[in-house]
Amino acid sequence: MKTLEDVVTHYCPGCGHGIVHRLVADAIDRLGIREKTIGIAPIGCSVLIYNYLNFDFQEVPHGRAPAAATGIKRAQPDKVVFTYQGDGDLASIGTAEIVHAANRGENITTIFINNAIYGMTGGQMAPTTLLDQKTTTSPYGRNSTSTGFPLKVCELLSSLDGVAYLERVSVSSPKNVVKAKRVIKHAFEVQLANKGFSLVEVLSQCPMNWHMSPIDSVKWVDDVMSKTFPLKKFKDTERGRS
Ligand SMILES: Cc1ncc(C[n+]2csc(CCOP(=O)(O)OP(=O)(O)O)c2C)c(N)n1
Ligand code: SF4
Repeated sequence: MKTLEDVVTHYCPGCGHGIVHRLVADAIDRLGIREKTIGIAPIGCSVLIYNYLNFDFQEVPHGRAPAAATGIKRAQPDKVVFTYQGDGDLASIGTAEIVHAANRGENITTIFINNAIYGMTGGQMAPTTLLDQKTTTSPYGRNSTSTGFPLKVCELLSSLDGVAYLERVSVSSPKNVVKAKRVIKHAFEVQLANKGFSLVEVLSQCPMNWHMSPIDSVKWVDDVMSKTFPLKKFKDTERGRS
């Protein structure tokens, strides 16, 4: 692989981030777009993604990735521009940025890693934390009365006309990884076809902060997490941008 660097990552054993990095690298290699791709790195555990993928990156802290991607893509429309964001980054700190970039139909792609928790900072509750899920800030389980309900990003964005492609996948089994690979490549194809905003949500395991073994964590994605966040295609429009 040209795009994936041959280095050891800092991720915990069983973490989904490394798998998704590989799928992004594979899509970029297959599409032959490495020389014209610009990634936007987030906060969170994937903050060092630029050490693992071999193309240009811009580091954009604290949820502002879609706004920065907008500027880069508008200045250089011939480039392929994508953001890679966790749920704390995208669905909490940067909620406004993702909603408005999607609504404007920016011709960018977002790879959204939903692990239902703040990974990097020690396992606090995220907007995507499931009801009754225990975290360091919800030790008795998430309670909807005080902290609301899990935020469903694909469902939320699916009403926006600027969105061209939205799909939720997981990396919990070889079969799901193969599907996720196809979906991530398709999201880049949507951008290459100038159709507008595309987002792939990936349900991704965080064994470290879920306090589970890697095997139990993939089972939890399948048996529990995907009940709240069903795997499905939400939108795939044929319409180009006008
Ligand atoms: C405005 C702001 N609030 C909180 C933080 C602290 N912070 C840095 S990384 C992070 C967690 C990010 O979690 P997520 O985006 O879900 O990524 P993960 O580590 O799970 O991959 C937080 C809360 C911050 N840097 N800025
Ligand atoms: S804390 Fe969770 S998301 Fe972060 S590297 Fe470890 S397993 Fe992955």
